[in-house]
Amino acid sequence: MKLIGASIILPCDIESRDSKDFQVIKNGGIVFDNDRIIEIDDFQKLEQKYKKITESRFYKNHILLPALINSHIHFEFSKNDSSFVYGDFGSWLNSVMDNRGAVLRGANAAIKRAIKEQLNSGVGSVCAISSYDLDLQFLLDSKLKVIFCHEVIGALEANFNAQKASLDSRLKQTLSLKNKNFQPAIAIHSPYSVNFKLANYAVNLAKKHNLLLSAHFLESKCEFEWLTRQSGYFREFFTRYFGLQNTKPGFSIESFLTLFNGCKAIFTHCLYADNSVRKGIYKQGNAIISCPRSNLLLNAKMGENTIIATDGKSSNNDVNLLNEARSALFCSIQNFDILDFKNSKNHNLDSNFIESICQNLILAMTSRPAKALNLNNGMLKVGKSPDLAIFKIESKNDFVATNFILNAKKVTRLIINGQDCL
Ligand code: MCF
Ligand code: FE
Repeated sequence: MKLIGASIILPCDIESRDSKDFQVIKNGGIVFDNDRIIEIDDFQKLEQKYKKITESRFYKNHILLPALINSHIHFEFSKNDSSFVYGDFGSWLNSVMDNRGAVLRGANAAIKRAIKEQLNSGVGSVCAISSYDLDLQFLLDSKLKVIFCHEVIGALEANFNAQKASLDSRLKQTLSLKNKNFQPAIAIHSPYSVNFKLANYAVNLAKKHNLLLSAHFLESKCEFEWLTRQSGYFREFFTRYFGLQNTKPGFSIESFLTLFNGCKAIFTHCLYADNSVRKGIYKQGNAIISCPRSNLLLNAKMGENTIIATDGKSSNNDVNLLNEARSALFCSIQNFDILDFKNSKNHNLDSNFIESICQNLILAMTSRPAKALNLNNGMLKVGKSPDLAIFKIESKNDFVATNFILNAKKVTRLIINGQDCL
């Protein structure tokens, strides 16, 4: 059993989409073993109560919070720096189709660096989208808590048998590796890139083994036009890359969403999801993940940021979740300015408003993704898994969340399942 304290503890003990009950504990402490958090209270009180423990340490001028969760990342694309083009989703996807072979080849060192980047930025859990399982062994060897999503992709029904066999064998391997730190899952790439038969097979497999599902959904205008009007960029895409004339999408927006009824799923991007689609997702008990920088680079939109993740280096300059949060903060401030101007409202941007954005961003990397991914962490609460991150950050004023988002660069100590990870 250990007792660790800090000048500031952020328990993130709220699941709601509202940050108004965001709690800050000053001079707090947390008692835990390798399985669970046992007690949270004033550090001195806990020090009196727990005298015979293996470690008792207080971190002055530090912030302690749940280890962060990166809920959507493609490690296999970690070698990318300048192979893909940005600004227009279609141009990006063409550049991925044309250059991904070279980016995926010899990426081992880059994958290892991306894993280190997670740990150094205080990330303890990841939901990894894996196209070819090239990142599997590195993730198994790492100290990260991993949800490993085998990506399913295939627009042509004619290839069903081969794709089914491939998914079956990939999953057979990882199901046998399931443990406290590793869970297999399935990523259905997107409604434009899978046929109904394959997607339906994958969903049933997820149901059978009780696995999380992930999907890119309504990311771009191109995708929206394709699913709603069978027109635009994707018509040409299927001719160009698959030699198909007059292809039709395998799904409408509604039929894709219906596939996930009764499943635990996360939908990434959703930039072109209107209120009724969003409501549909939340009604299923599922969640929307935003990747702010990826969304901006490929679609000039940021998304709703209830939960944030980095996406891969395929559409980002790094996979550092703290940098992601800072970008989201600055973009939210810019949006406030635009909204304010449009509405001709007179209220000014103030420190409380910035603080509430930052509180929301902290919850977007902790309790909310934990709930979305069914992980027993992301909150400092009795019974939760002891996954903690400690950062050296002085908070001279009361805007603790702002101070965290602006200044958190490298974690001082990262604990996963009660064990040190750096
Ligand atoms: O999330 C971003 C943008 N949307 C779609 N796909 C990807 C992203 N980053 C990497 N990808 C991968 C995806 O997993 O790119 C390929 C897939 O393997 C695109 S489809 C050939
Ligand atoms: Fe992605």
